[in-house]
Amino acid sequence: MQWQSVYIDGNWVRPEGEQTLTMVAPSSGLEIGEIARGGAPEINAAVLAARNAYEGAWGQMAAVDRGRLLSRLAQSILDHEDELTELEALDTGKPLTLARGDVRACARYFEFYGGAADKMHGETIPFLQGYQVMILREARGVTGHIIPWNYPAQMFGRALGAALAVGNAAVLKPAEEACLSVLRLTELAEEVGFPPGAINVVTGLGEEAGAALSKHPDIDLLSFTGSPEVGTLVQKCAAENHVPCVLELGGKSPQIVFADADRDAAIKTIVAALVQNTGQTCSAGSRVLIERSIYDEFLSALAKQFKMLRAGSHDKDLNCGPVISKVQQGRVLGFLERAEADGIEIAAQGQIVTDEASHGGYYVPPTLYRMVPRDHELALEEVFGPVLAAIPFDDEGDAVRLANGTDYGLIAGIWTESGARQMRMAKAVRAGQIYINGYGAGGGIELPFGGFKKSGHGREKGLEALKEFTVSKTVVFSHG
Ligand code: TXE
Repeated sequence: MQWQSVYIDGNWVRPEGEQTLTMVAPSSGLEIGEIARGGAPEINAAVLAARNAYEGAWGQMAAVDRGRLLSRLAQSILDHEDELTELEALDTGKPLTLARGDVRACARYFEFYGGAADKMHGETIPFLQGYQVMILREARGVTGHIIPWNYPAQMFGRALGAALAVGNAAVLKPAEEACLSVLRLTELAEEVGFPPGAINVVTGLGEEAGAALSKHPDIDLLSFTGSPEVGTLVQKCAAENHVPCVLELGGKSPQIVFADADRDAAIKTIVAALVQNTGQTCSAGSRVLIERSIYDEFLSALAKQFKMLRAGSHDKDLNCGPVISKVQQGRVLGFLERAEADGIEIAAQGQIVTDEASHGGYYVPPTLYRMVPRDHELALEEVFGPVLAAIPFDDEGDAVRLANGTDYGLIAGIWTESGARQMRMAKAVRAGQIYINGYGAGGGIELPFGGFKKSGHGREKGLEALKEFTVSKTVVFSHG
C-alpha cells in the first residue's frame, strides 16, 4: 500500500523531499506499505488552505448543506465498510469484529453531526430597557487535530464530525503507527464533495508534523488525544500562541464492585471493558476495586473468565490482537516484568495463540493481578495493554478514596444494587463519565466524553463537542 502524498487544499501532494515512513502490521511485524512523511512545510500549507476555505466557500456554506455533506460521508463509509474494516484491522492489529464496529462508529459520528449541523442555536438575553442582546455561536475557524493510533477510524469521525459540522476547516495529523484507514476515509470525503481546504490531512512523525501543528500561530483550536507527556508539550506550544486546547490523555479507570452487585453481569463487562482493543483504550477499566467481604470469591470467578482469553492475529478475531508496535510491546512487558520483580501475584493469564504467519507480531498475554498494593505502578499508571489490577476496599468511603486516588479521572464503573449508593458514588467519583451497573468503554457517540485531572480537559462527542468547537459572540443592539 502506497500513500506517498498528503492531502492539502483538495490535492494529494508529495511532501518536500518526498520522504516516506514504513508501515508495519502489528499482527505479523511485516511491512505493509509506506506513507508520506509530512513536516512543517506541509502543515503550513495545510493551515493556509484551511484558513482560505474557512474564509471562502466552506465558511459561506449554509449549515444545512454542511450537514448534508457529513451525512453523505456517513453513507459512503457504510458503503465501504468491508474494505475499511480490513484496512483498519491490518493496520492496527485489532480483531476484525472490533475493527468493523469502529468503522460503523466512524459513520455514526458523521451521521450524528450531520444531523446536528443546523441545530446549533444561539440565545437571547434579557438586558436593560432599550437593548436587545443576541449570543451568536460561531465556528472557531481553523481547528488542528492530533490523533493517536488506537482508534484511527473512530478518531477521524470524532474529530472531524464535530469540527466540520459547525463550519470549522480542519487540519488533521494522524499517528504514524496507524493511519491507513484515515487516508482512505479522506479519499471518501473528497469523493462526496467537501470543498478544497475544508479537510486537510498531513501524515508524518509526531515530533515533525505534530510539533509543527502544535506550534502554528494561525490555529484557532487544537484538539489532542494521546499521552500526557505529549499533551503537556502540545498545550505549552499552543499557549505561546494563545490557542485553546482540548486534551484527552488517557486514564486508570476503576470498576468498583460492591458486595450487593450482580456479579455475573459485572464480571462479563469488566473483562470485556479491559480487553477491548487489547487494553489500548483510554477508557479501559484497568483497575477492579472489590469490596473486601466478596474479594476472594469474586476474584476467583473473574480469574476463571480471564483464563479463557486468547490473543492472536487480527484475522483470527480473538478477544485480543497484538499491541500496536514493538515499542508498545516493550512498554507493556516492562510493567509485567517489574510486577514480577516486586512479587505481585498473577491471578490469571490468558493465552497467546500464534502461527507461523503471526510469529513476528507484538503480542502480550492478558494478565490479571491480585492484591495489587495501592501505591504500586499497576494501581496508578496507565499500562495501555490487557493488564488488570485487582484491589480490595473496606467500605464506601474507602472505595471513593481509592477510585479518586490516581492522577487520572476519565471514566468509572460502579456495581451495586443500592440506588442511594449509586447516586452517592456517581457524585463522589471524579471522572468524566460514570456508568452504573455497566461500562461503556467510552462508547456512545451521543455522550459527552473527557476527563478530570491528568486525563485532560474539554469534552468531545455528543452535542457538548459542538460547544468546544464553537465560540460565543455577544451582540448588543441599542434601539433606544
Ligand atoms: O503517544 P503519543 P504514544 C498513552 C498510552 C500509551 C502512551 C504512549 O499510555 O502507552 O500514551 O503512546 C503525536 N508534538 N496514549 O507514544 O506520542 C503522535 O504522532 C505533537 C493514550 O503513541 O502521545 C500521535 O499522533 N504531536 C491515548 C499522537 O501525538 C506529537 C492514545 C499520540 O502519540 C508529538 C495513545 C509532538 N512532540 C496513547 N509527539 C489515549 N488518550 O487514548 C507525538 N505526537
